[in-house]
Amino acid sequence: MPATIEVGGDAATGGDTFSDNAWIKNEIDTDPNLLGTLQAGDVNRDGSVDGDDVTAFVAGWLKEKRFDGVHNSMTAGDWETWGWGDMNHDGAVNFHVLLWGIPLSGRV
Ligand SMILES: [Ca+2]
Ligand SMILES: [Ca+2]
Repeated sequence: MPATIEVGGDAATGGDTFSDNAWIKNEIDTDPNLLGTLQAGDVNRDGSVDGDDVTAFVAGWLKEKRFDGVHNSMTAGDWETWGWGDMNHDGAVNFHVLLWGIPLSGRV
């Protein structure tokens, strides 16, 4: 599951989506706190789901990673937006049930 995070390109890898996915997988696999698994709800990526994740989620509330074009705009999730509380990787931190990472409905 950790390797399935969709990303929209990141400056750390020059904006290449496929490199970002490999980079994220490596981060999760090599982080001594994560031991290869990033749990749903682990916003701060410390290996546990607790009050610190709630704090990070609240701090990231309503943040968006938005890309504006001439005709359209879109949001995209990545490693950074996960750290804001974007558990479904759509690039926006909005309504979400944080405790178990289970969305109730709609866009989370
Ligand atoms: Ca955590
Ligand atoms: Ca989201």
